[in-house]
Amino acid sequence: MPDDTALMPAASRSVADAAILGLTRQQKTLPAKLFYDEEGCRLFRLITELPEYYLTRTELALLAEVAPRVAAALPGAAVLVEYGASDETKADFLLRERDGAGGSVFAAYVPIDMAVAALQQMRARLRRQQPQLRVHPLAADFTDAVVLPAAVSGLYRLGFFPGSTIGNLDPPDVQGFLRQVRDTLGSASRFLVGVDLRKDASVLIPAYDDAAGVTASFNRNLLVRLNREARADFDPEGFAHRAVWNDRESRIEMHLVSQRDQVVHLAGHIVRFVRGETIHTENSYKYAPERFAALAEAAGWRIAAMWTDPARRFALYLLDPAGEG
Ligand code: AVI
Repeated sequence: MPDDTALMPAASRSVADAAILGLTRQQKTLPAKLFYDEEGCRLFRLITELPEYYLTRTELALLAEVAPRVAAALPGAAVLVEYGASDETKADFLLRERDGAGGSVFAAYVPIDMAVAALQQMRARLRRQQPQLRVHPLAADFTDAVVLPAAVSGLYRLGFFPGSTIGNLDPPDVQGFLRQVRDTLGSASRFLVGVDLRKDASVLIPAYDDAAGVTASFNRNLLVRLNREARADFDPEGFAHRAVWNDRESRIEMHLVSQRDQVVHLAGHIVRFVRGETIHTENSYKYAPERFAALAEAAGWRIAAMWTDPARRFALYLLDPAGEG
């Protein structure tokens, strides 16, 4: 069958190209960033509310405690630069901080995300709720190098990367990303990062394989998306959701397991599955504190502070540029 990606609109073509690349590897893979179409974002919001998914509520409780301390330690008027910001729920803990005279600590907010519509809605909301705040959305993949708007150049910079999204990058990419953020933010900056910590598999597995099956739907939605956008004919029910703990790599892996021998068509390509074969769809790394510190330090940061919840499930790290006093 001929490859028909050339006939597709550019956005669908890049989805199809990424899928073909992953599905022709020996261990079939799909890129985790394909999770976040409209339905994927809706399912992810539901995941964050699940009883088993401790990450979001633990981080929110930590942020309520930590935000006043982080804001109070900033040396002057600041801009908050959030990486992967599709809504302002977490940033709000920082944006609402006031200085001793009752003024806002943050004069400006730069949310960086690929979801253009979400960025526009956020700007409109913040305009109503915090009219004094200058909002400069940047529509970009947060892992790409970005140039901050000239309008915020005189402000001290606080980078913010919540949610343990850093755990979805492979460690060499984490180091590259941290180095790039260091370069973007410069020396008059700090970086606040949410990191899920290494813990017992008995806590981790249910967080990624919940009783209500929401994570399973989130995982299978990848196939639904490929059917719609990449001319594929997956039977989503022909694949089971599986979450496994890879102790050596210190990561949760999500897979889709073929329930039978089957053939799938995708943009003119034929992909064969044998029963039990998996598509590896996501890694979610869980860091021991010393491992995360080593990565941050190798990327030009120094650990200024680390806060965790009483059960030591999740951490917020405050990073300072290394060698900057
Ligand atoms: C977005 N990211 C931090 C989530 C995580 O926990 O790795 C994505 C996710 N995948 C399954 N459940 C949640």
